[in-house]
Amino acid sequence: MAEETIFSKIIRKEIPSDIVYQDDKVTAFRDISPQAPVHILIVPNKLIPTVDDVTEEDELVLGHLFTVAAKIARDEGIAEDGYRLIVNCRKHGGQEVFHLHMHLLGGRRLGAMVVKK
Ligand code: DGP
Repeated sequence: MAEETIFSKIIRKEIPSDIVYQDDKVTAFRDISPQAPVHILIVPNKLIPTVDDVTEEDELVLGHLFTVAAKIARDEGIAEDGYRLIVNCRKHGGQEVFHLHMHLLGGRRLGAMVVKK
């Protein structure tokens, strides 16, 4: 059984966060350290630690992340100009919280896809 992260507590509303959308499959809330005018995390309610832990039975909820992302982008007024969706996986992907999540970033022109190091 994977270990819970702070996101499970946010989903259960045990700690405060700025939740913009929630249903039986996913929860979306504003990132605590926004990297763009709109920076929202969309998270499966079920704990899936990383993309590497995804199974076929997760396909419905993972597809739903995109439907919800598109809806939130429209609600936030950034759909027409466009936005970026990012899912980081483990160390090289820069994943910090091991509860799979999609970043929705927009509200300004975003930079390069990957920063050269
Ligand atoms: P990642 O690097 O892909 O694992 O992104 C994790 C994001 O989660 C990071 O942008 C900051 C955000 N974050 C971490 N802890 C909290 C929290 O307690 N509340 C909120 N709203 N966001 C958090």
